[in-house]
Amino acid sequence: MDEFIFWLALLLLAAPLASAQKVEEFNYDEAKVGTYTLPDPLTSKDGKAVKTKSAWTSRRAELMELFAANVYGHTPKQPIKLRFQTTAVNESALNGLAVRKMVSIFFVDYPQIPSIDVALYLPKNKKLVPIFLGLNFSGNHSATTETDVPITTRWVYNAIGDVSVNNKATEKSRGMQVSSWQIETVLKRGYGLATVYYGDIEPDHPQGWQGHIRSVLDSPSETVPSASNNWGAIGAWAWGLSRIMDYLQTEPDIDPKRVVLIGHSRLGKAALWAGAQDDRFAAVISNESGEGGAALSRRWYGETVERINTSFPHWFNAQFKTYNKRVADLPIDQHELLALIAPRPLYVASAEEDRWSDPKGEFLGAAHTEPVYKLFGKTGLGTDTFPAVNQPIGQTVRYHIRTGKHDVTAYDWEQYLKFADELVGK
Ligand code: GTR
Repeated sequence: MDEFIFWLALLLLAAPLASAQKVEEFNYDEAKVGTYTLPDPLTSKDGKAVKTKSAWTSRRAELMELFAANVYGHTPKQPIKLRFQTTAVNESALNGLAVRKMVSIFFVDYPQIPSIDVALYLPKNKKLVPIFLGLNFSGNHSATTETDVPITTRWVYNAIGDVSVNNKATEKSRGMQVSSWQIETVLKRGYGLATVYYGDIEPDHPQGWQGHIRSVLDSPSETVPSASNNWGAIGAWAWGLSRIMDYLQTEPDIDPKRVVLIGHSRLGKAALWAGAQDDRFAAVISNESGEGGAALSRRWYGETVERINTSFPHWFNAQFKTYNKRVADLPIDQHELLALIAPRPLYVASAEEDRWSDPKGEFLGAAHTEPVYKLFGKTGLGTDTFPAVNQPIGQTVRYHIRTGKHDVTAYDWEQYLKFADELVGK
């Protein structure tokens, strides 16, 4: 995608919020990170050591509740009636490489809630394929240059330049994220790919919940009142990923046991929370998910809990904001979110120039899942040593830090495809 335009737009959006605060310092000096004590994923709240898989089942439920209560909010559990409608099929998409289906997911009991529109690419003449699923930032049309993919009509960020005007995407944004999706490469390797514009589920601004799913589904047990209900936008995006999974399970040419979830940045946070809650996802990839994603909250480096809650007040629940100035009091840290993916394969990736996401904190998040993978007889990362750039490491849990900036690149996809080949199966 044109990262520059996107970032400028975000900067403009976040600037007034940030300047309303007292000037906050952001640390990029490893020597100043300080010391911290991480909660142990294998010690339950009552202090008992978790030594067996069955003890982990209870501890896992405890952790899930702690993340819901303190970070993302509770995801409503009530079943929701969905209707899947195929709106277009191209039997010869991507110059004959793929079948492309456009499918809309409607909410039968809530006709006022907009549909979630899936762009699904499947390799031609293949049965029961594994598939990658990921939300995109700018509309399905931004992931491809194909002119028969409609430009999203939903709310989008106003960007610098004319890729969007008055919060509507323009034709100029077609294909602007092609390099982040690598659809042809993925298809040629025998995988399908499904992508959805995240704004279909909830537009990314503080009032975005209005008219979307958070305005109609209630949160069951949160006590903190808030106009937008208690789960945040990340919770809504994660919920949406599970609804897309509901649909993917009905597609006869997709192997529902081999759906790999991928997410970048804020959508990496959503992918991790979705993967933690929904074990139908066979594996999860967090690309530079940073604060509130794979990076340890207790490390003072790059983005902070206070900053993320100030710039993006709608992402997390109200309780998370109470930790702005006391991260050490959080009853969890993000390595425990990653551990909720175990024993499934997990990939955490960073970029050298993306210091805002705290690459080392992302690596440590992944490294500290090790005892949980061990409980399942698996090796996770298998090392505590931070690797050199462009040197992927690990086994069931993998990690790399590549050269370059905050983005998803061909290099990243190459590692994810290898990971999927080895751990999910072609
Ligand atoms: C930033 C935010 C990060 C990350 C990023 C993105 O502004 O501070 O946590 O989510 O946006 O989504 O690209």
